Amino acid sequence: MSSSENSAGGTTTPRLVAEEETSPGQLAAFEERIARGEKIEPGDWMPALYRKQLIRLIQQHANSELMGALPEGQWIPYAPGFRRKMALIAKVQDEVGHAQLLYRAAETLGKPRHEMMTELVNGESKYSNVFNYPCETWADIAMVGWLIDGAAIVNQTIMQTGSYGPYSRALQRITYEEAFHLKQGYDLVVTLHTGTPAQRAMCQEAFSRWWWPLMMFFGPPDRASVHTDILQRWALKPKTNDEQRQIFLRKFVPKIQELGLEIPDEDLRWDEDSGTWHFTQPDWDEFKRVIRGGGPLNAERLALRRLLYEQGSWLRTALEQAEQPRAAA
Ligand code: FAQ
Repeated sequence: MSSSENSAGGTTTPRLVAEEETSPGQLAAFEERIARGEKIEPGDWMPALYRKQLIRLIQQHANSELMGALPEGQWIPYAPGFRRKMALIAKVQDEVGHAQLLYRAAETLGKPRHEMMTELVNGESKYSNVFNYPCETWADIAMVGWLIDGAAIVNQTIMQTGSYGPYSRALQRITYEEAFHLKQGYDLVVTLHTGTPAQRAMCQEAFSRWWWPLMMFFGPPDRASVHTDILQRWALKPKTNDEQRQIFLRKFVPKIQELGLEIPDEDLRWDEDSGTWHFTQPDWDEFKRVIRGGGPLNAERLALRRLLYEQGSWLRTALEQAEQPRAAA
């Protein structure tokens, strides 16, 4: 199967080839299982394209959790006070744990972890656009905790109803933990927003910067999405990018307005007729640049991840050697 780059900055989905079936009716039986709401498990027959799409999806998600630990991790030494520091350390540990769970889920599909890590540190596989923007102040950490975790929860609550068992179960666990991250993020936002005038201004400034990357978090508009059709056919992405974005807006705009934060989109309004939020589209050219490696911090973040990976090589070697059968004395 071949793939090529498309205008959304992604790769075109290869055509489903029926000759992958090893016995007649295998694809139909597989699709009937999905229609009945059954989960597909690692040893089950699955079309090669289902496997390929899942690896892409889970690998990018795992990469995002691992890369997402970096901006918050770098703020640990500067967290204001002991309790905030402890909460942030625990959150960063959770994010790395989420990456472990997800890489494990991807491994069940036959892709070794070292291959996924090599692709990540070489810039050959994607991770979420949002982790290529700077966290300039402590208020950025509040925004990541409240709004990025909030967006991730919206996405994962939907994706956990998907058809692949190991991914679905990993997401249930991850979403449970992220619900707590959201609470600590909200607490930070409220503390800053109700604090001194300087804290309030810092909070608004960070919010305004995060708004547009957040609007890109759920991927390109449906008309430009590459993979939605095939992912929906096999119940891997139960709601489209635009549907997910609307769910996020429905949930969060009232909370943002209640707090009194100013949303930097003059055209944002609730449209009674369509029952949706009308908003200004973010700069999709910027999105394409960022996910192709040209964002403000892609190079810096990947260099740090590469360094950490190299520094951990002695431990991987030690673990591999411990697993080798001991030579007869
Ligand atoms: N960033 O055809 P579609 C988190 C790419 S976890 C970068 O619409 P699809 C936790 C897409 O891969 C955050 N690239 O794609 C946390 C494709 O490129 P490709 C991550 C993006 O897959 C919180 C191309 O654009 N979550 O935050 C993005 O049908 C706080 C065309 O797009 C997941 O990964 C993007 N935002 O739908 C950690 C959840 N959007 O592969 C620390 C699982 C799209 O052809 C702190 N993934 N692209 O080269 C999904 O739900 C889906 O992949 C979507 C995109 C909805 C993100």
